[in-house]
Amino acid sequence: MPPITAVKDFDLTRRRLLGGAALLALPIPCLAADALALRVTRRAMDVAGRAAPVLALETGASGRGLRLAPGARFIAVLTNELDEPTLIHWHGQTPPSVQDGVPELSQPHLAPGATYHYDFAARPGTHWMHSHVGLQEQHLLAAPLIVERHEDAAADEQDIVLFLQDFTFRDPNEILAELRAGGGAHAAHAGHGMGALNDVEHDAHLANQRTLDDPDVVPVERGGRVRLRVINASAATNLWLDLGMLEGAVIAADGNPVVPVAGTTFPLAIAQRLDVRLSLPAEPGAWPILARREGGAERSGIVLATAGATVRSIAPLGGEPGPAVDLSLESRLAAVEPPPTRAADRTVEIALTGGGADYVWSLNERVHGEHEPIEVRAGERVALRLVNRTRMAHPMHLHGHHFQVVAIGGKTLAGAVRDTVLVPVDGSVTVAFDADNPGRWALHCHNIFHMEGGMMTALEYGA
Ligand SMILES: [Cu+2]
Repeated sequence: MPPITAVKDFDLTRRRLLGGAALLALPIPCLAADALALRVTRRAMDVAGRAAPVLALETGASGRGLRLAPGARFIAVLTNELDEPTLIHWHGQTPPSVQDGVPELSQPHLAPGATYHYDFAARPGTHWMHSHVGLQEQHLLAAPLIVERHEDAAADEQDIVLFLQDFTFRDPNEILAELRAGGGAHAAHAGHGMGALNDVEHDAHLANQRTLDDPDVVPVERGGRVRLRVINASAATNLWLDLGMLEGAVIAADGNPVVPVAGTTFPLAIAQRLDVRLSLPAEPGAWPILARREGGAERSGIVLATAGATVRSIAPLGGEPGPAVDLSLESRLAAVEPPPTRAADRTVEIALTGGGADYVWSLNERVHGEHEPIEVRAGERVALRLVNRTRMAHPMHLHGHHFQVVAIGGKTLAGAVRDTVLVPVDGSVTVAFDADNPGRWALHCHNIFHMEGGMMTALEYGA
């Protein structure tokens, strides 16, 4: 079995990793042979000069996030060091249902002091892992989970992870209570033609857990090639990726290769990932890579800099507020490895509903807990038609499967294969997947306040 390597920190590039051969040989702290030791714990960090107690998923030596070698299995022992229950979902992975990390649906909560073992074939690509319990993800209980492909290792390019999060000093449960009482940004921003954006205000936006006034500066080489793995790990913020002076091409969506789409700005809904290939100029320099909040001036980012380049500071607030994140990119994406062409055996329509003054969100008018599981049969090609009847866009995530985007509104396409798709206001999106992973799977909005507000159902089928 190929070795599993834990990166020291998720902002380490592969080149830096390879540069330190000793790192590759690091023994993984383990209870079982080959097992990664993952710990859910608390830690103190500094956000914009202020101490912030947050949750953390520690993965080994000294770092956050995982990078698995091509062909590796995901073998881990997860320990809960908190004084409250937790559970981690491996977003983008397609493990057996009982290892998927959704409380009660796949496995019980992980009690304080308890451990769970995980062992499944790792799906290649840019993925992540996060708590699926309450609003713990808003307390930063999330980290990158990168699984390399054999061809990545052969490519002569620097591999850089850009992990984007929103942050609040407040107790997110208080924010949810306010939203339920009819207050907050949800009410304040409603009523525009495009619907409401950003119903939660954050104190900071983070890139690799730093604010833009003290950014992660990543050393790069002049004229080098970069594979930028961008992960929108925000709890409630859709983003625009802005490459600034650089031109790039999207080459993967949610870890799955797509036919390259060139550009300088790309929309990235909550929980989605984009791999972007960059060719750096031959001259020395420093190039900020920014993530802008939709409809706002807030931004985060990292800086790619050649040796000795001057890195100018960038204000965390600035620039023209961008438009709503939309399907302009989605409609142009095409899978490189699409599933075999096949008519759907079953079409299931799901209406995205709710979002009134009580902040109750639902699917087919039913909140999670009162939902009727979607019934399919193993082996079927299933089309899910997601129709938005609310005044906000929703990034919808299906667990245990990757689907292909096959229609946007009435327009059919052979779009990206992915696991999260944005369903815009007044819009509908149809995705298709093969029911090839029996079990009990969540389908939900990945805005965690909407999910906690009830916007979750389940897909269940036996072998
Ligand atoms: Cu939503």
